[in-house]
Amino acid sequence: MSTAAGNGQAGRATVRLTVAQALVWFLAQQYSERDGTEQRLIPGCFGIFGHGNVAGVGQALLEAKVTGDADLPYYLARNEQAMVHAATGFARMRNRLQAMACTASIGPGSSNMLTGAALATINRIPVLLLPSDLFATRVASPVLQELEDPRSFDVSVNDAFRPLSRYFDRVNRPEQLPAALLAAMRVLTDPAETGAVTLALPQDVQAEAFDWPAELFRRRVWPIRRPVPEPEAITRAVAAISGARRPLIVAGGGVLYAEASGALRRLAEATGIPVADTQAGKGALAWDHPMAVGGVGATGSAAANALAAEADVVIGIGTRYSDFTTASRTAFQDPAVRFVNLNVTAFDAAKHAGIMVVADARRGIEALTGALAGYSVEEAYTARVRRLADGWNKIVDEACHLGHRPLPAQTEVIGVVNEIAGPRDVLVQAAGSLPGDLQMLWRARDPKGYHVEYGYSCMGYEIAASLGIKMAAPDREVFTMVGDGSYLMMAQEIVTAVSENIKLVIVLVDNHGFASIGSLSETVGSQRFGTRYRYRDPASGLLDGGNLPVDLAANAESLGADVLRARTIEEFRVALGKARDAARTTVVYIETDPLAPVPSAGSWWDVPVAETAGLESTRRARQTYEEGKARQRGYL
Ligand SMILES: Cc1ncc(C[n+]2csc(CCOP(=O)(O)OP(=O)(O)O)c2C)c(N)n1
Ligand SMILES: [Mg+2]
Repeated sequence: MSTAAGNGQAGRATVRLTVAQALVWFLAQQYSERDGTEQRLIPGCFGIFGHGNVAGVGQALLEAKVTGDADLPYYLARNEQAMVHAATGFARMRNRLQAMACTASIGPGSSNMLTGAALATINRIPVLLLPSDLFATRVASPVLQELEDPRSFDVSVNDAFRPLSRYFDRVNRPEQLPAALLAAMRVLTDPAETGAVTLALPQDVQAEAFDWPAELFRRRVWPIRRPVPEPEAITRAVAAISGARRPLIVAGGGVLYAEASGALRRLAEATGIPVADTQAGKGALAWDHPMAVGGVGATGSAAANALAAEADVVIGIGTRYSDFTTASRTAFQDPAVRFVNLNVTAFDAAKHAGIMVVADARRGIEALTGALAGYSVEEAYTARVRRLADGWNKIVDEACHLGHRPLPAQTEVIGVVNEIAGPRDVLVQAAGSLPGDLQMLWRARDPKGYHVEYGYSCMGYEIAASLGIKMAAPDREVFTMVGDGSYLMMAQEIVTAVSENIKLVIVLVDNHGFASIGSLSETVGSQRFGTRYRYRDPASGLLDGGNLPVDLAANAESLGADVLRARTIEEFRVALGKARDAARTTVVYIETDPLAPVPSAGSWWDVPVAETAGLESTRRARQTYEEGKARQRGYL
């Protein structure tokens, strides 16, 4: 690093660096702090180089490494969308106290990150995206891969990041960088605002030198806020809860990010209020805690859904109330049901006309517990909660031990993964029929043991995110469950795992197509149309011919993983044990029956069916749909 004295301001030390070098130097100096513990805020950078970033950010990362001036380890991914998923998996695993950067080249490299940006923002997970952008000077325009918008030369593909980012900026001049960096860090570390943060970096500007004030590169610590609730909000919440006879807590991801599981357990134990969880909140209470009633909503437990249907006060903690959580607003049926929402964002706290408690989940739960002293649900309610939960647990046991033939059921595969995984190990999933089955059946024993991405439910998240999850928690085994459809969309990060020596256990569940959308298709009267991976049958013209000569296990092997093939549940159990004990990334392949039975959540999901149709199957489905629709509530 060369230091020059003075940039026109006498006595001010400056440092001459390129914009990309300044960015890397700055990122390496950022820390976050919560509960007295400091950690690197941006501990590394995923990337794929192209002409947009190889000479800018790429050069800066190399120079930082070679000179040792800044510490920002670089991880070469195989697909830009995947690397954003890896960054998201990492940050979620670290409870949003750390985030990874992602550098991509101009054009397709950058636009490949859009899906990842949407996923991160929807799930409220911090990621720092550094897409490369068109020349600020515009001298060489149009550059290869540059969007040319005849209405304005100011538009680039990166403008598509704007709605997907919680902070977006384009650094067209070096002078703009310090303010953009500080704003980016503020948003990344704000629990209420966090999500994808995008700094678009014009290709020429990345390489441009500037005399930076030395203080830009000082060590900075960003405290992660734990806002306390207003006493008046607690008073209002307690007034509603203390009159409740059938209260139910809905625990979302916010409980986990705030590390509030212990506080939640104490609240539940002190009051006897049962706890249902969402996909992001699963594990907030261990599955066998007497107050735990399983998942709530469209893919929840029949126990939680029975309690939700009768609840007079619903206490939502750290939840966005997605349509799966509320069963598309049919889960809560008491005519006078009220909501008390504890959330760090006012936006979520206000949902369903709830009594708002805007606060950190842990601080808010502690305040509620104190203020509810002396309140407890009636014994009859507790007995009903236990009866329902015990009944559900028996259903789970049965589903996990079906003895389904000739091909095993996916529910049995889940049972074995749950059995073989240790209490602290992590289950990863995102899309297909697995998230629903997992929310019903998986028995989480640790707050970080269940990682299902169900905000965006993005096929392809599974393997990519697992990479970041394992980087965030190298002391845990990571069990990735992936359907054949998801695997075909994005399996390539197996190569990254192999090259970085990151060990994953990947369970590849092959049912030759979309069990999930196939079953949904039947529900909407569309007879599994277009959901099978089959040859096109010349007679019917449909994809209902024979199975394809596709060997996904061989594919995984070709990417460098060790592969074990299992044909039965017994073989699967043995193979999975081997994979758990192996040192290398191992894929365990198993074929399952897409038509095997799954327990009923006793719930509904709003998927509109054609109002008019020639097909009798559609007409029947529409009738059923209208019955569900009639149960939908406004919660106003
Ligand atoms: C990127 C993306 N495209 C489309 C969808 C819609 N979708 C949801 S599940 C699914 C099929 C998943 O297939 P697979 O991974 O084999 O799981 P299965 O349904 O067989 O359990 C599709 C296409 C999605 N969630 N994500
Ligand atoms: Mg499938």
